Parts: sequence; C-alpha cells; structure tokens
Amino acid sequence: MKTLDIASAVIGEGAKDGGCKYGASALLKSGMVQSLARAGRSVQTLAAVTADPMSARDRMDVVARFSREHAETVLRAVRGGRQLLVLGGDHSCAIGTWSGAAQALALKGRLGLIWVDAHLDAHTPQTSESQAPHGMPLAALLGHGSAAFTEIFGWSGKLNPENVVVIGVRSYEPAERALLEALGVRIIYMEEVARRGFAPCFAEAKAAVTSGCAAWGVSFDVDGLDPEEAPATGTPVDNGIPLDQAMAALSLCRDDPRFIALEIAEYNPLKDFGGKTARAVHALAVAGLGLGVPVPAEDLVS
Ligand code: 6HN
Ligand code: MN
Ligand code: MN
Ligand code: MN
Repeated sequence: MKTLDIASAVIGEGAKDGGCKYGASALLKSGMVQSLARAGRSVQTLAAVTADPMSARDRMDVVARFSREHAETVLRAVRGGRQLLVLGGDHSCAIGTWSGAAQALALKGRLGLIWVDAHLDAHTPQTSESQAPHGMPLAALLGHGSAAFTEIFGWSGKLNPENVVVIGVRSYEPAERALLEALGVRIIYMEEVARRGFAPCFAEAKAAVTSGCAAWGVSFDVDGLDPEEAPATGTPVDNGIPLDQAMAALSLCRDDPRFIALEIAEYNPLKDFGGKTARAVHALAVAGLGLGVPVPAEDLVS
C-alpha cells in the first residue's frame, strides 16, 4: 500500500468568509492522522502551504501565488508515488491540487476528476458576481478564466470535460452552468442524487472519469453534504448529500491503484461548535482512503 501524504492548503482568501483558512490545522489537531492510522494507513504530514494575507496584495494574486506553490507540493507527492489527502482551505485550493496532479501525469495520460459540491465553481472573472476565486476553480482547471489560474506549469486545460463529473449541485448562476454545458461536462444535480441515491451516481461518475485516464481523484466540497450533518462550511446549502451515502460512495475509491488524491475543502472550524463537522470530514477521509471496514462517523473524533 502506498504511503499517504497529507497536504495542508492553508487558504481562506479565495472566499468571502475566510474561516476555511483554519480548516486543515483544525482537522490535524482533531486527530486526522490518528483516524487514518487506525484505518490502516501510514501517514506523512507535509509542510503546510499558506496563502499570503490579503493586506499584502490583490486577492486574485494571493490565490495565484498560493496555487503555484501548492501545485508544486502535490506534484512532488504524486511523482514520488504517494497517495494524497489535501485538506483545505477554501475550494480555490483545487486549482493547485489538480494542476499539480495533472502535471505529474502529463506524459502518462489524462486525469479524471469527480467534483462533489452544492455549487458548480465554474465562474470566470467575467461571469462572477461575487468575484470570489473559490467560485472559479473548476472553470480554471478546464482552461477558462484568469491566465494566472489556468496556465500553471505553462499549459492550460488540466482537465478534459469528458473526464469530469460534478455531483450534488443545487446552487449556481446561469453563466457557470452555460459554460459547463457548452463544454459537455456531466452535471448530476441534487434532484437526481435524491432520486437515485448518491452511491449509484458516484459509481456512474467513477466509470466516466476513469475511462481512458491514467489516474483519477475526488474534490469534495464539504457543502455538498447536508448542512444538518456538516454545518461548519463557508457556503451551506440545504438538502444536501446524506453523510452515510457519501461514506458508502467514497469507499469506491479504495483499492483502486489509480486513485491518487482526495481533496476535502471548505471546512470552517470557526463554525464547528461541538466538532460535528470535523467528525464528518474524518469519516469521509477514512471512507475514501482507509483500509478494512469503513468506520461509523460517531466513532471518530471525541
Ligand atoms: N464554493 N457561486 C457562488 C459564487 O460566489 O461564485 C458560490 C461559490 C461557492 C464556492 O463553495 O466552493
Ligand atoms: Mn466548491
Ligand atoms: Mn460549494
Ligand atoms: Mn462552500
């Protein structure tokens, strides 16, 4: 079994509410390494990459600089043959995570990605009302938006539309939906998840993103989950994915040697009274990356 590296993406500057900046350190303090060790993994914690404060420079620039540095960390881990858990951070961290993964694969083949989120995260600076970079990472990875986001490592289009599936969507603006539809990205809206169940949707997505790809990963925005079970997130949206279904689905990542990284973003510990959402995040990580029988969420983190 590969060693598991944990990369801390210490960034909140991509969102309006910067609380996600403290997500990775809070998850490590609440025992993420121990949770994964109990699930049979040998874990190595990488030096955290931290975004500059916004007082120092413009927000897009903060995210761009962070993305380049974080992408290098991911590149080294994947090239070194390690599997990766990326702890956000707001979801703008995905720009660096999947640029680094795509660069590591460049000559071997394509990268497939399942994007679990209440949102589409497919704005460009031209379409975004909020101008918040965490609403832009998926567009950037597909080659649309600010060159500072799309051109990391000097090339654009880190993901191909046919190897991306977005699941759990229930809040978006028309322009981002139009972009993804024009590109032909499969979007599984929350109504479909509610009808079919999350695990069957995830299994379909896995088949799509792994077909013809050298490796694949999952970017999981905590706000994809139902806010009753995971309230501590930057932008909660009602009627989300039930945690037990998310755990069952993520267990489909196990034992696949091509599964290179799980990213969990948008956890905001400043809102996590009682640690309920931390427990949910531990459960997701163990479900996707642990060995043996998946551990129930109640048994993780005291
Ligand atoms: N996230 N579509 C909204 C915006 O401001 O662009 C929300 C984005 C949320 C992003 O949760 O990762
Ligand atoms: Mn997101
Ligand atoms: Mn979201
Ligand atoms: Mn959010």
